[in-house]
Amino acid sequence: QMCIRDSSYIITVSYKNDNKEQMEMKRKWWHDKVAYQIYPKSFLDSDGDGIGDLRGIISKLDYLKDLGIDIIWLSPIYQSPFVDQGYDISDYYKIAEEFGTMEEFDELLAEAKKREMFILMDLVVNHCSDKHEWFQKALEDPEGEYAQYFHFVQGKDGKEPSNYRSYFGGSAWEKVPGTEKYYLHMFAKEQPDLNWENPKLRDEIYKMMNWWLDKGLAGFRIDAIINIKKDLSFPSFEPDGTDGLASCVKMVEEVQGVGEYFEDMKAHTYGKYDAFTVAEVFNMKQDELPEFIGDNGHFSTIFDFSAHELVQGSHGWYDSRPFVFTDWRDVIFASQKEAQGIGFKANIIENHDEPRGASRFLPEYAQNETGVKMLATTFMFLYGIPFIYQGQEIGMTNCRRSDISQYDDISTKDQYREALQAGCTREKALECCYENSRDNARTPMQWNGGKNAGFTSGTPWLALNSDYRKINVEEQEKRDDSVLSYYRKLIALKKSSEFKEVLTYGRFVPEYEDSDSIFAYHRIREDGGQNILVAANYGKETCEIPLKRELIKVLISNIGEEDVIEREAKKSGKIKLNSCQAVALEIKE
Ligand code: TEU
Repeated sequence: QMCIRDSSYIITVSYKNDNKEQMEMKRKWWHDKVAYQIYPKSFLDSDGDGIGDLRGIISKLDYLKDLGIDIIWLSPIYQSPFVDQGYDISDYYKIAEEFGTMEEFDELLAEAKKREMFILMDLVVNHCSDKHEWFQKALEDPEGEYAQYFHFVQGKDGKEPSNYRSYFGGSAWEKVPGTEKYYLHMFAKEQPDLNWENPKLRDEIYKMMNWWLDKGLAGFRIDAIINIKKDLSFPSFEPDGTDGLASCVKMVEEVQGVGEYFEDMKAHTYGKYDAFTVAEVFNMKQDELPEFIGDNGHFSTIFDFSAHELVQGSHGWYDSRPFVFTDWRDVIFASQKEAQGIGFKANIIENHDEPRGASRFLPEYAQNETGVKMLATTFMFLYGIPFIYQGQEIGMTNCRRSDISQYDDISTKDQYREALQAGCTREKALECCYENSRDNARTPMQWNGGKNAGFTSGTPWLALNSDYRKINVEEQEKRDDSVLSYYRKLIALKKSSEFKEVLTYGRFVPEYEDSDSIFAYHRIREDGGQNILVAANYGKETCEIPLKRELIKVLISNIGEEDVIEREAKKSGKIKLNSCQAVALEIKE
């Protein structure tokens, strides 16, 4: 069955670019690297307290090296009360004792360096913890200098200064005890927003960043950084919910000038170290991409969240939009086209805030190893730097819970409440959590099929996903056809001497955009000579795509043997793609 509605075939769109030099991006040391996000609390526990730790990470550096990983992003390991799992920092200069000691962190840095691997820390400076000494001192003296490190704002008519709803529900304002003032917290009330208008605060942050960079960090993943600029008049907005509040994002979207802070931070810190920075940016304004990731951009790169934003509901998880393959493919294509000639985006399938990609982006009939490998193929060869999230490389899936009490995440509990308040049944509200919860990504890493999946000898802080006996590293290391073995092959191909250039810098050109089941694109070398076609059949039926250009080689396939596929395709002049089959082909330029 021809899965291409018209007789379109492989064409190489001659990329019209009237500004050639725009295509000549400056090459950077991290461009050809593969990154991996570790969520330390759930990665590997070495001392039996049920919480992952640095010693556990050190013990798995060779596992990550064998996978082909170069850059490791550690979600926060600083001292924290863990209200938001470490994204509420109470001391920027201390390692949380739950994770280990500063000496163990220095050992991790040294061991990574030995393996030519790079460590990124998570920089969380839109807010700190309410247990941070700055905030404690501010509460002691709401008129003093430390109150200026935050947004302590006079209430209006005995009420909050504005009608902002925080990301985690409820007002984004909390009363300052003993005053008529409120402090702003866009996230939890235990995460007071820092006041970036205050040069003294900025200097404190820069000093801390340079202290970590001087220790040998390769850079930072930068948390919620678009939020640091506030409209100090704190205008209220049209309520967008039954609580009479409006999402605090509205203020973030309207306010101008956040770029000035980014440039100030870059000039005083990572810009001086040629450090790698990957920013978590939502709500970027139209046409600002070159300022963010261009050759002289605010950051080295930003995450591509286009696929994740596509399904987000307008009020919450309970009104998330259904997943539609062609919409998903098209937003990724649009994001890829937008980046061409500007800079690299950081491509993800999942992270610690998102559900597992194997459950979110694959139709029911593809929720198996073949489908997971197809998703991996589609993702790995996109233009930009790939960030793999812990457990993605073995195809970990969402974790079904029978009661909200089995969830830990502050956001999940809020979303469950919102769903009930919106009239959902308990079952529907729980289903929303199954489909969207951040805890899906935070269940302990599944190392083997033994007790607690080899994650801990104690009681895991968050219950395991019950599928760990089926999906785990040890079982997959023994199988050549496992997801893990396939990820290793994908990364090896991406980094191979023959294809590294085209798979790092080759122009992205979408293909078969009119198909309702094919996800296909080219990577084409600017200097000619190499054209790679990545094609995947997300449909249920087998289909064929015609080869109008000579097939040189089948580089990888998630189904069958590459040389058999190649022989048949050269004979027939077509590539047959089974349902859920993905291939990467070298074709004649
Ligand atoms: O997330 C910031 C953020 O904007 C997300 O919370 C996003 O808005 C939300 O997941 C809805 O899509 C960062 C961290 O990644 C997250 O884990 C923290 O909870 C948050 O900041 C506060 O530090």
